[in-house]
Amino acid sequence: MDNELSTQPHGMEDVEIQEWLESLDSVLESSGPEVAAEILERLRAHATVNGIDLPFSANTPYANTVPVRLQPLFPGDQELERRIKSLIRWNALAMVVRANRVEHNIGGHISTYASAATLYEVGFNHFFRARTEEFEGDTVYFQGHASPGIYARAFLEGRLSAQKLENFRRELKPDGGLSSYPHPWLMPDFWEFPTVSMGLSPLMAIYQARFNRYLEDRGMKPVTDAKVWAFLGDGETDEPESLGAITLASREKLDNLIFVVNCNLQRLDGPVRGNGQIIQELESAFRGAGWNVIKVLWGSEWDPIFERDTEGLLVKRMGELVDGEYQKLVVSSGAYVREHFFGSDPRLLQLVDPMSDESLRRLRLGGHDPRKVYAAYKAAVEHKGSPTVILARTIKGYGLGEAGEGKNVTHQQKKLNEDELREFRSRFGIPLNDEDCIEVPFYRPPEDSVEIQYLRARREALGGYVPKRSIRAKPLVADHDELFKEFLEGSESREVSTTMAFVGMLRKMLKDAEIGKLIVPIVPDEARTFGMESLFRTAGIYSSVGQKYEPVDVNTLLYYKEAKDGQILEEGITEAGSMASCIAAGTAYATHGINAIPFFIYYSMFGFQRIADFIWAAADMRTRGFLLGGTSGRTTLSGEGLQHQDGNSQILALPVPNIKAYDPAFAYEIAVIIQDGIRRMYKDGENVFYYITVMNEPYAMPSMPGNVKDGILRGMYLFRPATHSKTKLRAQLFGSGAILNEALRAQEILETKYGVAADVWSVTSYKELYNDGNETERWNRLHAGEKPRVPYVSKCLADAPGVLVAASDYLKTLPNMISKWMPRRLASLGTDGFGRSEGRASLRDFFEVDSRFITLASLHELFVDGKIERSVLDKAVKDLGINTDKPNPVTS
Ligand SMILES: Cc1ncc(C[n+]2csc(CCOP(=O)(O)OP(=O)(O)O)c2C)c(N)n1
Ligand SMILES: [Mg+2]
Repeated sequence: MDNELSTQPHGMEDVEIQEWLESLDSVLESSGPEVAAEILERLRAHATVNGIDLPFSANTPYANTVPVRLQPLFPGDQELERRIKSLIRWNALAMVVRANRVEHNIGGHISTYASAATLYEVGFNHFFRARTEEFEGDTVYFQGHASPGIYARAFLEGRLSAQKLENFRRELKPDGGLSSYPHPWLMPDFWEFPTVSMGLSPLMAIYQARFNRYLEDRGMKPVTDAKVWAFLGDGETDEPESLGAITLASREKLDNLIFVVNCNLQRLDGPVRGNGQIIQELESAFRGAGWNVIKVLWGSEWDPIFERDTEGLLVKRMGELVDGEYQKLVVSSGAYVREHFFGSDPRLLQLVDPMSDESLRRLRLGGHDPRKVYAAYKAAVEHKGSPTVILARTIKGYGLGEAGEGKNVTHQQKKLNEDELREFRSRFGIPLNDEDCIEVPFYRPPEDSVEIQYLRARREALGGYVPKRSIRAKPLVADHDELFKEFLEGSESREVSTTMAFVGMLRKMLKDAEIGKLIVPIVPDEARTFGMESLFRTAGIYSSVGQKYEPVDVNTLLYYKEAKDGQILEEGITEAGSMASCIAAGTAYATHGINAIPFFIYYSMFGFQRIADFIWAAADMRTRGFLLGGTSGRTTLSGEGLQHQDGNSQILALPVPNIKAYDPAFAYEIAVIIQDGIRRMYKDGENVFYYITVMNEPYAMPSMPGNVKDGILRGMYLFRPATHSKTKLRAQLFGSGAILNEALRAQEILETKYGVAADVWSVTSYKELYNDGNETERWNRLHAGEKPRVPYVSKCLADAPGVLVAASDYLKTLPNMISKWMPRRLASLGTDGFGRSEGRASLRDFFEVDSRFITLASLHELFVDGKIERSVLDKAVKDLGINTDKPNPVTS
């Protein structure tokens, strides 16, 4: 830290240092600060070359970054804005207190907004521009726990009724309520971005800002000065996602991005850095990463003290305190501040000698002073060439007094006693008498009051209300039958994997007249794995600076082509970042009125397993588009072993309500799913998105056997019926993904070797079948008097004879989920357990999902049913070469 300005360098004469300073001063005077800076930079380089170990610090002193002399005039009516803010404070508090009076423990947060009110109000009154017909608008990520304040403002704006506020956290009330936090799923006309899972919104905001540039560079939207604002907590910055992508933002020179970190020095349990300084820590991280850092630490009341301090003692002292001490100071009396803060040096005491204890207590922090906040925001929006982070010092629970201001318990504070309510009322000048105020009523001044008129006028000047979510993209019109037609034909004898088939479709989609431009291929450094490198040249890899070098493979057909209008987002090794791009693209229909269609393809094991919370947020945001889990299937991906082989993701997709999860086996299935997906999402405007696993095992792709589109989409269809259906021994085999081929091989073995006639079903989506079965059951339960409905699975299998055996490359629980709607017992084969580095055949033997095990399971079921003799079973075990003592893959 920079507190050692006055320390005398070892062994150096005063006069010598004076000479150096004087010559710098003279350069400053004669040639200006740029030349002086250049000289210092050259000196630094010279010193390093000569072995001088210069200490590195990315910190500036513990002071405001915008000096008083550069502070702009505050353009608003400060007193009026304070009154409006006070009303919002009151209503935000009232929402939480009232909600918890009605239902104990319903929760809610007072202290987060209390600390951030000025940060938001300056934004609302002077900076956040709404989305209009003419202008795309600024994008604001609100800190999730500050939601009561955002609702309270919308109440004053006349956008939310008192009834809605009354039902905060009681969304199921007949007249509706308000969701606890920002959730577009629950309040689709209001919230745009879910922010409450900490760390997601900073990362999403970075990729949103980058995606905005991508759209501009590709000529899909006009170049504007729209900003992305992300408000976060200081505690939130501990989440790795919060800071994990900050170098992308500076590398991409995202000066359309502004982070505002509400540095109240506290998180839920206590101080963020009791023994350190979170602000200085964040400053050095962001500055080190190339961001423009603006610190807003001290309010205007401090300015005259700083001015009196010609020796820099105050800044030095401020840099000495750890946050735990600061937290104590803000809740202490003026006398305590005098003794413990200024009392460390008689010269400091002298500085505040003319001031009363009361005025010392009232020294405001920067984040509570609109003038300082305005200055910082203005500097941020005007800054060019890099993203900006504003580190604003505030007090958690500001204004709550004894009820929690600056206290460690404040985050959870939801109740105030009568005295505390009265005090809060008086402090913020709410026009309620002693009696009324303890009822904590919502208070909105009359429509023609100066407060409401001012607030409305400010928003009008900024284009309308924020936050507000609306869908501005027009639905697509084409049916795309032509586009997908060729994929319904088979590949003849040519062996391709479903991944290759998908890439073929992507290539064709990119050329389509309607959707070609809208496609956004996203890949985290895995394009070659998926055979997508051919797209590098044709579609180009997006780079905001084009390609400054001649690629090493320029002479090859498929060279690595980066271009300013490149279409592919090659994100590097970041599934989280890629998902954030996917979210930005998949919500562009709302944020930009553009039907961008993301296809995010990644190593399937690093999807749901690694970034499930982002996928959850995507679902909440009504993201559209396709996630493709590449190289999936525990036994289909050979060689890679335990970490890569995915037998999980189809299970992990289950909890996300609006994601459709498919495990297709053939190219035509994928074509049907994607074509229908585009229709549902971009023509019919359904709020679903898709997860499709694609595999890397090559085999001949059959053509679509008749019109099975409906079955593909609903989750299962009969792919290949048995040839001798009159046979006594019957079986129904269910296969998905590449494992369908094992079921087809088992069908042959069963028929030729054991006289069992088996039908083979392709199960494209257990999740669809599961949802359908549950919904049918539910409907029947709620409509007992009516003709019962029949689950799709039951309908399919109504006349299907014989034993039932399912096999997939995922956990056994997947088929088991739907077994209750089957006519008989189901034997399930799956890949529970850790993967192994091995070849495909050995893996399928190890996990017991190959054609031999499907055959054995079928025969065993027939044996249990008394349809075949034990001797047939024993012989089969031998003939199939099955080791009955083999280890259990689940436990080995
Ligand atoms: C990923 C995640 N983990 C934990 C929580 C629970 N949580 C909610 S608020 C909070 C503390 C927030 O502190 P800070 O970020 O400093 O925000 P402040 O309220 O102080 O502005 C925690 C731990 C969460 N919402 N998300
Ligand atoms: Mg905090």
